[in-house]
Amino acid sequence: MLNKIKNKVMSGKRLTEADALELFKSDDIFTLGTLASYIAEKKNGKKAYFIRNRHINPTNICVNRCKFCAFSRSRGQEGAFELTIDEIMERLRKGQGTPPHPPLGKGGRRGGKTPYSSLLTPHDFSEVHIVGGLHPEWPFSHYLEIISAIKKEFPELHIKAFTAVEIDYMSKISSLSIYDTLLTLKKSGLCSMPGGGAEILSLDIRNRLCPEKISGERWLEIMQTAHNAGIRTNATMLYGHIEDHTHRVDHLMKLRELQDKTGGFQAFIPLAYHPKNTDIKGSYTSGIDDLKTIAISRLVLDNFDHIKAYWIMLGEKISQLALKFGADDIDGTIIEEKITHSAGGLTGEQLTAEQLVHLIRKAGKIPVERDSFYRPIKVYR
Ligand code: V47
Ligand code: SF4
Repeated sequence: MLNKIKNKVMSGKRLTEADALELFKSDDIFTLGTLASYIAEKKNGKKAYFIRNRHINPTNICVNRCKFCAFSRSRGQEGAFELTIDEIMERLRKGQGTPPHPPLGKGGRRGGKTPYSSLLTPHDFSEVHIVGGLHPEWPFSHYLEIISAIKKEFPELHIKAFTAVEIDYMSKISSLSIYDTLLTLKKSGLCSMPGGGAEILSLDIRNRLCPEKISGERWLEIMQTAHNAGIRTNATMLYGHIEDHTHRVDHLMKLRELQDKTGGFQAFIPLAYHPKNTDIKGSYTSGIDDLKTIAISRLVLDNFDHIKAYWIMLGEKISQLALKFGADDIDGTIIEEKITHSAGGLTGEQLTAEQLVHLIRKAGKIPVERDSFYRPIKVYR
């Protein structure tokens, strides 16, 4: 049944919207996996990437309150938090969080009785990933101070920060254009941007999911401006809630079109919806849907170099399987994660580099520790 599409993939032809829909309708996940793996290997060989990174959420106070988001709070609401710059720096200096497994013993890199948290220093990660709510009172200068403080103390650390939604908000509160907002952040030390806030780009679903959020068109415009300003970004898609396959395909087509223009996206990350404590409720995604979505993304986004299977949302085992379904990246050590865990995340909050290497190796791939631009730091042969 998938023969026509298979021939197209094998001969390097671009898939159409109709092809992508047919792939979503198909139950033949083995053919999907084989085709997606073929493309992934053409692009990245047997390599599968991970990064030593650390997430920081400066605040969960947010004026948007998207219906799928269990992380955000209103000001004064129970569970609302805002980190001071000192608290952010403290996290970067020491690391936080509980280890998923005891520290490695003799012969391992981390051993003895030293508490795990005191061993996590910025030298243990090369990238900090910063995403937060739209705080009703923080001025633009506060975001700049966060970035500058990190850059000053840890000049080597790559700062991947702020979604297009946060950039739009900063541009409003600073009365600067999007371009100037981005350039000002870049001058303070911003190196690249995460792919969040894309959700589902089409209007009808977006209006039901997150009516206060910037439109899909605006999200794309901000990403285009970031790419023009020399800032590389990722792209995401939140799937498994109220959307159907046509919305997912429309989303992928829009990303592919922008990537044709700018080439500024590094990785695409399908984000599996988590339903707990959200306003729209619903259920967790299935493993089959997760794998199909990864594979179809790999096949449709022919101009993206990397497809990331975000282990925090997919779980360790499905993200490992995803490496056989077109993904070539599983994200990183993370250390502290709040967005998924507020919505019923089922994984731990961190994995060690050793655990990530093991996971990749058992999928028959070559683990490559990367930097934020996918340059290899260490290849684990
Ligand atoms: O934009 C919010 C999503 C995103 C839920 O670029 C939810 O490398 C599932 O963008 N269930 C933020 N997802 C996270 C993000 C990200 C994560 C990891 C790596 C990168 C990258 C980017 O989290 C939000 C939203 O789409 N989200 N609530 C939920 N209930
Ligand atoms: Fe705010 Fe982002 Fe959560 Fe929406 S997804 S409520 S913008 S933190």
